[in-house]
Amino acid sequence: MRILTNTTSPYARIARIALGEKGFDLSPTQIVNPWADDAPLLALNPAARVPTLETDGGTPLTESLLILLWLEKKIPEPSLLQGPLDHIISQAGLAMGVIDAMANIVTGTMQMDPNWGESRVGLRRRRTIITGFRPLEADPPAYEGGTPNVAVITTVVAVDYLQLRFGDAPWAEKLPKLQILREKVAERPAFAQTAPYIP
Ligand SMILES: N[C@@H](CCC(=O)N[C@@H](CS)C(=O)NCC(=O)O)C(=O)O
Repeated sequence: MRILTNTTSPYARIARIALGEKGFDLSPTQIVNPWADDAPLLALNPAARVPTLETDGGTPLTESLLILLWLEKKIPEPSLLQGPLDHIISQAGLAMGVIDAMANIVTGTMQMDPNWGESRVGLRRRRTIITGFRPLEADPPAYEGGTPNVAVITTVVAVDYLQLRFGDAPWAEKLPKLQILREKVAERPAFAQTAPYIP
């Protein structure tokens, strides 16, 4: 099995954390540039996006949360769905909404127009980042140690990505409770080994 990723993608990180928490070795990770249409990526995924995982049988799997779902079914323990199901899925949905909004702005400004973040759609995405983080900050995903669930994973990935891409944005609100959550899992190998960085 191998997973194709880059060093910044929050989606790829979610899949990689899920793999790590399920006990997979993260070292066979292959770094690709999805925007350069790297041949190995394009061969597996017509969308040329990360994460893309190739199973031992050669089947390509794509989409971060589908990879997590596949893992959960393949290797039920430790579960990434512990906790009150409706609540954790709702929280993970908030975090994914924020991640999508941040990724949209990054893509818009890097691939289309440096001022895209100030466009009508860009400002809607900014609003989503602010209002999507608020309920998570008010009621952070519960974490008392051990394997984190999907709400914790997606929320911490969102907070780290905010820091990476919008760390100095004047409009970004402080998230002290989510910072505490982030610190609680930061030393777990699956999180530490996938910490995002701009190469
Ligand atoms: N819905 C997908 C989104 C994946 C995605 O958009 N990945 C970005 C990197 S953050 C990418 O590869 N973009 C390249 C492109 O859109 O061409 C998932 O959850 O995996």
